[in-house]
Amino acid sequence: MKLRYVFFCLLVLPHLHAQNPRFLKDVLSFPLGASVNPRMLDENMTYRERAGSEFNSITAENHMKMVNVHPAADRFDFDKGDEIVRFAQNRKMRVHGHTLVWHNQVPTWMKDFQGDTKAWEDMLKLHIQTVAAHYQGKVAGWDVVNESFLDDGTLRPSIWADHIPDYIAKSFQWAHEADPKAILFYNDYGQDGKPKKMEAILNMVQDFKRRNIPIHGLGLQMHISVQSSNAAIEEVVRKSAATGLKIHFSELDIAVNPKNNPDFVYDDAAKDEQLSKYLCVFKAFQEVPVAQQYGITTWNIGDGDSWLRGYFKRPKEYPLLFDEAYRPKSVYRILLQSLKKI
Ligand code: 9MR
Repeated sequence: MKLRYVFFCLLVLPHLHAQNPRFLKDVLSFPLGASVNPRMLDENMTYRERAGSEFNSITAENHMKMVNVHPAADRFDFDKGDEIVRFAQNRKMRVHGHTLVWHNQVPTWMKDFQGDTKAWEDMLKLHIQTVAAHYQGKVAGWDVVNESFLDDGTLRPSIWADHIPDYIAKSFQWAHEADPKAILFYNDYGQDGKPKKMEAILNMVQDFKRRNIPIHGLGLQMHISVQSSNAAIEEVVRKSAATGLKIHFSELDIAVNPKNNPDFVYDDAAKDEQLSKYLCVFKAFQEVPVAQQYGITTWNIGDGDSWLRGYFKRPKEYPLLFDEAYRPKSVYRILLQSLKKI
């Protein structure tokens, strides 16, 4: 009897598990991540449980950004970011750093900063290197620079572009000096359907390679909708992967009600459309050579946590894989079944 039990546990159970995986992350050959909010991790047990069990990579949705970690010129505050890192470390999850340089969520003192080019460079370098050094060995990679190009492919005007020539390349160099092992990403949105933006990013990568600027990955945010074109998504992924850099779908959500129709109903037809878009995205990622697959990260966990509801004030939006109560949605369950290796 005992022997039979041992046999069952050793040989049959793992097999059963492989055939009926419970978690989407278990059917994927790359990390599945989510961005998280430390207050939710603290206050909501279900959120914490889902974050810990469903994902093996974590990004801070807001708490490693300039406004939060560097609130005053002479003060850094890593408390909330550190909470997220501890949460991940306790569960052996990867942490992805987001983001060292952005035109948004910049503290007032930086916006008001006065000085010549050298002073601006010193200020940004100190920021990047203090944050990267603090998280050295704790994060696998960084979104070093976020959203530097406009849709027409020109450099986005920002305090960084206005005051620091070649600020993107310099930021990558400074980050690399502070954490030579971190995988350094350029992260942006909307490359699908915006060929000029895509081209600008690819040109930047070529230019960085020529100049030996340390860039190792491209973050494609993938804030898309059911109306996004599959062909455009596939093309963007193919072109990005052709750089040889690591690829991260870094902020995935798929909007079902992009026009914010107040009468919108998340019915079976809408769910089907969303499912086919999720399948397109996951399959496009699987086409990326394995060595370049950094992972897919969804932008938060449950529909109720999505920035599309909060920031964009679209109450009838359902872009994620879990519902407001953190139950896996049908899109999650079908995705799991469809991506399961037979
Ligand atoms: O999800 C983030 C939201 O909570 C913030 O209020 C917002 C501020 O602009 O930033 C959101 O995250 C953004 C990310 O950092 C960069 N790509 C776009 C994301 C959605 O706006």
